[in-house]
Amino acid sequence: ENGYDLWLRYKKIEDPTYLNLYRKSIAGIHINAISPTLLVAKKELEMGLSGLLGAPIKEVGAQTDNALIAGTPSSSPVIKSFLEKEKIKTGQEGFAIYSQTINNKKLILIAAETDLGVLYGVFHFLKLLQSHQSIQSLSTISIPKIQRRILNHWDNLNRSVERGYAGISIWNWHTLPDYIDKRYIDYARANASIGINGTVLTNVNASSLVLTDPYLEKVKALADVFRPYGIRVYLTAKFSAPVEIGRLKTADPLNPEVIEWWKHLCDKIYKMIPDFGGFLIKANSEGQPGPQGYGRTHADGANMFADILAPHGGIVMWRAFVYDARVQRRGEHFEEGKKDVAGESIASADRFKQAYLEFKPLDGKFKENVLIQVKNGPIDFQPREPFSPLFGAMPNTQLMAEFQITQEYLGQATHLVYQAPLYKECLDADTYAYGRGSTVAKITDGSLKKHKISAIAGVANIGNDINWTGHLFGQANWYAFGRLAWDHTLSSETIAEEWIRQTFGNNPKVLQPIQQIMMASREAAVNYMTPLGLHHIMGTGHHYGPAPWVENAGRADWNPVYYHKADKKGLGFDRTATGSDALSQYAPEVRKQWENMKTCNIEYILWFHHVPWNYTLSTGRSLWDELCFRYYSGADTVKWMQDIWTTVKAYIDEERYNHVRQLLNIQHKEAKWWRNACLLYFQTFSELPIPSHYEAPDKTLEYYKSLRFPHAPGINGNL
Ligand code: BDP
Repeated sequence: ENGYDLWLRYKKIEDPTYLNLYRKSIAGIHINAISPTLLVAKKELEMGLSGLLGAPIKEVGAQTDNALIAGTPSSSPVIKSFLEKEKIKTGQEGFAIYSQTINNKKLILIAAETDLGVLYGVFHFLKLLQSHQSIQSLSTISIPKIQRRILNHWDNLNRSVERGYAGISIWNWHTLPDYIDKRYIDYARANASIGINGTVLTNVNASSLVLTDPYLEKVKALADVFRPYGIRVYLTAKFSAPVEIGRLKTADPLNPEVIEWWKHLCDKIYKMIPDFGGFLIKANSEGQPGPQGYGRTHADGANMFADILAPHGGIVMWRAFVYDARVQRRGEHFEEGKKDVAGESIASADRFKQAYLEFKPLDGKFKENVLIQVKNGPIDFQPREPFSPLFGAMPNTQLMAEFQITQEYLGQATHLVYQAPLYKECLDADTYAYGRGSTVAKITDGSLKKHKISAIAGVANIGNDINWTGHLFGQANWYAFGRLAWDHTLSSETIAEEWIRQTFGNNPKVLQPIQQIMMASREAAVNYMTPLGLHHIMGTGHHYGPAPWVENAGRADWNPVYYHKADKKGLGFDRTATGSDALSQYAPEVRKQWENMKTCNIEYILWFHHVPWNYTLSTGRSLWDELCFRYYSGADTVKWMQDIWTTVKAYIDEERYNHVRQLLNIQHKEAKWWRNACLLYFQTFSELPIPSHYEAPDKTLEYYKSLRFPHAPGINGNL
């Protein structure tokens, strides 16, 4: 097995008890496929059941004993009367799966008010079989908590993928629109199976070219493929497109010609793609053009698009990942008395604070169909970040959380890091913004502030590698994102279990060890890369491997030394009132806990404090000893993961076993590299010994500093 089939393998059920039970309970299927979506639902059910039950599944009449009936009130009278009788409401996308006895016939019903709900129900039902669940007395209703569940592809038109580690882009722009790769369909199936209903096809560092006619034809071809699966297409809009491809002199969002240009473009798009989702926009960030270039605000820019998209039902996802406007000039970041461009004292400048400073004043100024897309943490998808303070700061604005599925900072495609615990940590975090229980999840799903539109985004880890994600376990992160977008109350363990059962089978000798590996993996990565709240200490540009020593990057806040602030006294960034005071951006309850070194969670301590080397932490160890302990235990956990992995050898296929085994070897090597390089470097400040019971680093700091990676993957345009 090469992993191409993802979690939709549909292999014949090996356990004879389950196989017989399922065969007896499903005599055949009955779906009146009156729409493209019901047709793909039927096909999936046929393919799934035929595979799982080991024989072609029959089509039967709705009055057959043990029939499986799937449909909507308009496609099936049985479903219609069932939903009416039980007064079940499934909404736009939900479904109900029930065992029923009607006219003395035992039936399984997959019922929904919409065709898409039926498709989601079909995938859910197949999962029950794939994971050996009982289908005897079913009564499940499932409705997504977030409306727009979206993948963001950072894919360029030349097929390179920014921060992509799984080959090149699956979008073959060259052969589109005429050639429909089977991958596009399998991509849609996979996403629909986990409830993802939107995809932004292009990189946030956008090219205007995608908005030209030939490319829109290609986009339309993809939208046509995805439509039956309930997946809407979105694009990134480059703010300067009116100048670049429209030959206008300006892209000022208040200029009538500019507005007219975008309006004309959108009319055209909606003629071709009536369910086009809208635009994702990165503006005035990392060199991208934006409204500030014309003296306008983010709200002016976003609202221009919003007004144009509103009549079509489209939305604007405007990113809050900004840190340009108040940039401190290099070397000036902590000099007393200086002011930065926005007039903020340099001493208090901190990249952590910038998104909040730019966006909070605009709260309430955005149109209803604008969502501000906020990265989970304040800096940039680090192995561990506290939640972004923006989540609690904009009550009158629809916010959506953005997670990174691709492992830019988590070992890229060579490390096994299961990210559900990372996503959950943010989603479950309490902002206290509107009283206790104001979690990021409730802000994102819109339930707390009763916003009309809700959305969530994950930066995809998908490429054209045979197994889609480079590392087979990258698939689990794609899966987990989709499942949490559907229902953020699911636990990481549950999601891991679902994925393992579908991906590797139901043998407890496989399930338990793999689940243990997955559940330990994220904390291990934090420990061997950035323990105790260290952040942004990776190599410049490619972000591969450790480089805490870097101090010569083009901007102060691109340098690791800016973030860890190691000196003879200690380590960490003081973000309390005596430092940058970023903590003041949080609600008092959060701030109070984190501003005190004693009560601050040890996981975040170096995010908020400059901690003396000999300071005793809550574990009873000094900072230096704890740092050594975490770095070593992180690398040791990978060793343990390797050992556990060997125990599944007898129970899974050789191909996937060896794939993961080899990658775990690389991960262990790299974990030790991170550990050794970081400890040797920080030791030059602490001047304390690495406790002698640990294996001493086998290379010098100079050696680690001398490593170069000119061809590391994932940098914009380097493929
Ligand atoms: C950073 C990436 C960069 C992205 C940027 C973004 O290094 O490639 O363009 O985020 O999110 O993590 O816009």
